[in-house]
Amino acid sequence: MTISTLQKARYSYNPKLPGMLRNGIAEICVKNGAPTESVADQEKIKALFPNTYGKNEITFQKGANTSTAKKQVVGVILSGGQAPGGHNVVCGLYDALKATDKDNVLLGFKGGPSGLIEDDYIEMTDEFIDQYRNTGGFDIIGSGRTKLETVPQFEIVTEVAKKHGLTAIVIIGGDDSNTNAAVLAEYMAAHNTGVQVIGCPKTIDGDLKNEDIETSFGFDTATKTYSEVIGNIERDANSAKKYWHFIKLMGRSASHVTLECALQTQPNICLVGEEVAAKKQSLSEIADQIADSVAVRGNRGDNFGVALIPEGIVEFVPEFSKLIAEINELLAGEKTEQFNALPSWDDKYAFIEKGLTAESMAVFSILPVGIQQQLFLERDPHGNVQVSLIESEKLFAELVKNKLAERAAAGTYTGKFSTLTHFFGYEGRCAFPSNFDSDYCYSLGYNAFMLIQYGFTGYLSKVSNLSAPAEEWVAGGMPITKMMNIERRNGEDKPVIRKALVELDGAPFKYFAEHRAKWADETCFLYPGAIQYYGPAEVCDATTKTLALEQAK
Ligand code: FBP
Repeated sequence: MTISTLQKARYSYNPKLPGMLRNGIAEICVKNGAPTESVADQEKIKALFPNTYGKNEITFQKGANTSTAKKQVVGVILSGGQAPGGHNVVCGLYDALKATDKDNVLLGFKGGPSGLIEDDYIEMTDEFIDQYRNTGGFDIIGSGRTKLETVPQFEIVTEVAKKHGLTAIVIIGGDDSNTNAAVLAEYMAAHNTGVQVIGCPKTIDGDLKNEDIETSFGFDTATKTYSEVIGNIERDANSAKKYWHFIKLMGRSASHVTLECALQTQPNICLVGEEVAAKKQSLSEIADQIADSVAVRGNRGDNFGVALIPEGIVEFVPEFSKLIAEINELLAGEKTEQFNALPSWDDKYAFIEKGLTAESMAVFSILPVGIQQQLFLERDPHGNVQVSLIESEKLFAELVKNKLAERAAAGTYTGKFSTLTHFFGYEGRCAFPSNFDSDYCYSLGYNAFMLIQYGFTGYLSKVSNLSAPAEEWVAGGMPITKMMNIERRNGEDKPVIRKALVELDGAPFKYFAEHRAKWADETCFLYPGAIQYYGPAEVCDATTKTLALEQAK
């Protein structure tokens, strides 16, 4: 395999473990914490997880290893979207497993949860693992979005586990995958299979976060990667002084990624979906808010700027959600065929006008034609609008243009408005992990094995105190059921890990809210530059602004 110079250099990077895990396997013991209960709906969650509910929080500490020696055969899967550092979780798991007993075995099931069901796997060896140390991507075994949640699937997994003599399964995934890890752990315990299940918190979206999990891995690298490019664009905008850049950023639902990038780059505008929902803002109001900044700047000759838009924004706009619900209804069942048979867009438009309420039609009519057509033509397998495909960066660029035309006609705007649009998502999901993610992920994997070795199941690998140097990080485990509550999903009450949205009274949003008026009017851009891997710790090991603000004493 040909490799880049950086890749070669990264192979020899030694990820930093929390101090308590640094003295060798023989010197790691368990410190029991308090028994846990779920964040809400305690009785219901307890009834659903009789074998795994209420267990103690634990941390590891320096002391004689008292775990029972037994041969471990561990299966690992990567689940969902790629996130930088996933390879290091596998490497940390492998190293701890082999350091405990070189006869222990790690099987990587390929292509996500489906690999476990199809029994498609590879046995990890030193040579194999060494090619992936401190590198981005999930290509070590691939990933997938199959959900592991039904009893027939669990029965197959039990058979596969029996065939290989699996003692444990590690699921590296987001909130849904870890919810499923908890359900699988309960199933395995209830059926006395002897298979433990451990989860690891992954997602660039940063929405798997709670009082126990300070951040999901990948968020640090992805946001630094996007921020580097946003900073470059800001500098270009400030050099050419002729474009407004509308940049959409990944984050399926929550706006953590966009907010973090704003804290790193200080753009003129940053939309936060959770605020839009709280204020029940309309598309027109949001466009006016952006147009205010464009006008103030343009009227004094600064015809440039940068606006950040979270991927999930439109779903937070109440009138837009209503419109989507009506469109889904309008095209339910065989009505889709009826609609598709209409010969021209004009005929289709007339059909839409007849079917939507006046309120939703008012929203629909202000959308650019490309987006109007997209809403009706590109549907998911269930026939629903694919909201995540909506090009909201183009939508807002167009809506703002219309607002400025009105202002120009009224004589309140004299600037020029040229836009460029961008979408950053896949560019950051497989970046070389930052030192933070390299260290954090390796620690999560190493720690996951210690949880297995000490017999825990239904736990999430937990490494905390993350804004301190790695030496002071705290490694341990948290029963996944502690993070669960009951939510309505697809018409059913389900036990799930609550998705963490941006908190409007949290420190990161408050900092942004205090500064945004200045950023909107003036040019306060920050140019963070590329992630640095070698050099002073304050440059190379810095965490995200989000984490630093959340943990500021
Ligand atoms: P996970 O929640 O699985 O980590 O995925 C996050 C994400 O990158 C979102 O930001 C994005 O909306 C989605 O995955 C895109 O995934 P896909 O390419 O599978 O559509």
